[in-house]
Amino acid sequence: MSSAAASTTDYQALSAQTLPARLGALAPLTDRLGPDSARWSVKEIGDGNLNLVFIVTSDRGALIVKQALPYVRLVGESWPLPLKRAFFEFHALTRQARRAPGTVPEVYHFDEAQALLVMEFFSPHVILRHSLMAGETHDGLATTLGLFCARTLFRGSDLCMDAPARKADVALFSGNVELCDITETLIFTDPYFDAPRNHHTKGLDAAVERLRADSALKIEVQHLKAKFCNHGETMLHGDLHTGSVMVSGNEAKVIDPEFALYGPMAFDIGMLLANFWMAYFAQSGHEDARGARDQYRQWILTVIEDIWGTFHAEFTRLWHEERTGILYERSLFEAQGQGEAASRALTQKLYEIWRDMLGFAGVEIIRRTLSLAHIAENDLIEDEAMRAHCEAQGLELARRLIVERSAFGDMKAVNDLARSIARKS
Ligand code: SR1
Ligand code: MG
Repeated sequence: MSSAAASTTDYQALSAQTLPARLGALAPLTDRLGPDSARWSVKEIGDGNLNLVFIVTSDRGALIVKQALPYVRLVGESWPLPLKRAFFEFHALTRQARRAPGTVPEVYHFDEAQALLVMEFFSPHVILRHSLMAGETHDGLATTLGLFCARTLFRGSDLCMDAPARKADVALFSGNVELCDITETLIFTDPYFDAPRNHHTKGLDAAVERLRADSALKIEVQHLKAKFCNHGETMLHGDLHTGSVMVSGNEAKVIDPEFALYGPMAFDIGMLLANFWMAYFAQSGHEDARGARDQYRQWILTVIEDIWGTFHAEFTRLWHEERTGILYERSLFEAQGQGEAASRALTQKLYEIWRDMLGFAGVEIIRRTLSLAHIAENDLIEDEAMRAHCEAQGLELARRLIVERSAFGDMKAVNDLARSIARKS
C-alpha cells in the first residue's frame, strides 16, 4: 500500500441502494455479515463534514463503510477534495492500532481506488460531543484519551521510532496536502480576517472586530501556525475533537484520523482539550434551569485535568521505558550515570508541550466560533443571545490561552480562569 494516487477514473460513490451489490462479494464483509447481501441493511449516517459513512448490518453483525467524496460534503462540489484522504486514514489507523491498542476501529478492508474503508462498528457508542450536550458522564474517558495521546504522540516520534521508518512515514504523510491546507487555512488564518467561508453568531460582531484588531494575538497565532507547519515531530491524528471520539458507558474509542500528518506534539491534545472547554461553556445553553448542570460542569473540568494528568504520567513512563529513538539517547545520559539529566530534559519537553497545547487549544476555540466549521454544542443553542454568550466566554478564554500561555503553571490555574469567565453574567 504505497501510492495515495486514488484518481476519480474508476471511482463511484456508493449509495445505500448500490452498496450491497457492489461490496457483496468481498470476504471481509461476507465473513461478518453473511453471504446474502440482499439481506444486509444499509443506513447512511451523513453527519460528517467530508465523507459518506454507512452502517451495514445483518442478523450476523454490523460494520462501517466509510467512503471519501471528491468534494467537501459540508460545502458541496464547489470545494473539490482529493479522494486520497482515505489512504491517509487507513495508514493512520494501522499505526494508531499498534501504538495505542484497543482504541481505534479495526480496518477490515481498504480499497484505494474507491477511497473506502470497511471498519469495525462501535455499538451502542455515540459521538462524545452529543454525550457532552446531553450531560452524560463517562468514567475512564480521561484515562483512555490521555493514554491515546501519550502513546500515539510518543511512539510516532524520533523519541521512539526507528529513524528510517519515521522518515518514510514523514514522507508518506507529507502527501496529505489538501487536508493540511484545510487546517492551515480554516484554523490558523480565516478567523483573523473577513474570509468568505467565515460565519459567526450575530451578537459577536464587536468581539470579532476586537479580535481582528488584536495584532498581539495574531502574531502569537502565526507563531503557532509556524509550529504546526514546520515541526514534523510526530504522527498526529490531526482532527482530534470530541466529534472524533465515540463513547459508551466507560468505553471510549478514537475515530476519523484522515487529517493525519507529521506535526507538533501538542496539537492533538490542544485541540481535544479546547473542545472540552467549549462544551463546558455551552452547558448554559443546554441546562433546564440556571445552575442545574453545575456538577456536570465540574465533571468536564475534572476530565480536562485528568486527560492532561494521564498524558503527563504516561509520556513520562514512555520516556523512561521506551526512549529507543535517536533523540536524548540513553548513551548520553543514563549510560553515563546522568539519569537525572534525562529527567530534566523530560521536564523541559513536557513544559514545551504544555505551553504549545494551551496555544493550540485557544486557536481551536476561536476557529470553532468564527470560521467555517462550528460545534453542535453551540449551534444547537436556539436562543441567539445565549449562544453568543457561551461563545464569547470561549473567545475570552481562548485569547488568554494563546497570549498568556507562558503564564499558566498548571491545569487548575487554567480551569480556575474558565470558572471565573463562566461566572461573569
Ligand atoms: C471543510 S472541513 C471542516 C472541518 O471539518 C473537519 O472535521 C475538520 O475539523 C475541518 O477543519
Ligand atoms: Mg472527522
